[in-house]
Amino acid sequence: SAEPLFAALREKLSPRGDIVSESGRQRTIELFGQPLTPQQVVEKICGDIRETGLEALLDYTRKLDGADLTAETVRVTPEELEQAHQAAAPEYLATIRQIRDNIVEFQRAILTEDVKIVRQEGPAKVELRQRYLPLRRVGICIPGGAAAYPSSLLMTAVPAQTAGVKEIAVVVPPTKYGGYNVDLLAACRELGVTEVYRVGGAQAVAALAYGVEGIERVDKIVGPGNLFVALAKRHVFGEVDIDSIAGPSEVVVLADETARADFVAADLISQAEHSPGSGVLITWNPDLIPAVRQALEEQCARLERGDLARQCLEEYGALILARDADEAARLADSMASEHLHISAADPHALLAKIQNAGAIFLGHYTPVAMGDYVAGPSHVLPTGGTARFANGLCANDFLKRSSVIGYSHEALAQDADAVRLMADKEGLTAHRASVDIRLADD
Ligand code: HSO
Ligand code: ZN
Repeated sequence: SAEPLFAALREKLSPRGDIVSESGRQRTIELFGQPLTPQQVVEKICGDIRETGLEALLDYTRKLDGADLTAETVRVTPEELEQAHQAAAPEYLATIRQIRDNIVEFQRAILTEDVKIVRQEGPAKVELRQRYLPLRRVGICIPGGAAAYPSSLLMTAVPAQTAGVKEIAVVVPPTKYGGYNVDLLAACRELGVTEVYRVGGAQAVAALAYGVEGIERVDKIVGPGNLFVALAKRHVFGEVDIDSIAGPSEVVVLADETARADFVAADLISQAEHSPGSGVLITWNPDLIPAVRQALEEQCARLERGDLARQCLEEYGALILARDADEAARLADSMASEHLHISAADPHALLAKIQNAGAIFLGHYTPVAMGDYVAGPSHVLPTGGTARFANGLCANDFLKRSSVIGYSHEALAQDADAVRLMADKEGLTAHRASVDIRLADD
């Protein structure tokens, strides 16, 4: 089974933070003059931010990111956003708008609407509603350690905006790929995201969760990040909402006899190049496996991040030969992968056999990159087998609901006995009295 492969990847980079070494020993980090597990590091950082606020935030940013920021420079100024926007190529900004429009179109179409029912018999009227309103204020983590991710800004901020979230605070590490990246800042400005802070890691998550001087706390924190971001999100959950605990990227390619080896290899490598990332091929066509292996070699040799991808694929990838289409689909389903690419002539037939996957890509002309960059559903997806129960981010994740209940006098009288009986069973006489007092004069 391919499951242990993803399990190994998950374990190595586990957001649990307690099983991160292959040797089975805990990986520790020398940080405060003592060896700490990532979990302990995150607890310490979050505790310090909670206690001393901005001072601790700037302190950790100096210590861990090597950036000497002040209360003034931690936030990207309107002038900096404007300059980045001015400097951006018109075709880049046009592409950002094109992608934004695609995201808005899809996210608006799936947006949940209020539901209302009325139970009525003459004057006895019960009005019931499920009301949805956007979260007031959301924090978005954008990675910036090893690469710039303006696409992740699009795939988080635009669904939030589509849901009607008014306040969006972006945190991004103080690096050339992050808070000083003109492409990212230009994209922020283009999308109307004006609150951007140059902080990352657990300290940024804690600042969003608890609030510090100059950064108001948020209601929900979303977006991808490294182990420390993931652990911090888990730590602050409950204080604020979070989207999910993201792990490394993965793809399962389910391929039939019509799949081209060079296409499949490109799909596996494009996930693995995220480094960490991985890809697994499952097919029932025995000829495809050696052909894909050869194509992987060729493509890794000429791609810029080919070496990184090869390493990841060697360690966590797999080329699996199944007995037939049914077995292949069952195996793919059991992996509950972040991305499932159905590289087949009749992808819908295989799609019908799949229950678990974060996002599913149909046919030979839908590489995962289409979903990563332009299609419309968010590329923030459940990883590490969690697609078994978790979902990709969407506009509805930025809504919260209240149930609304309204009884007329007559309807209260009709349902009163049910309340009386239940209140008696639970011994809650005040509950009963709150009904009786209203019907006393009837
Ligand atoms: N494949 C990543 C998203 C991404 N790809 C960002 C390119 N940029 C999510 O699993
Ligand atoms: Zn990607």
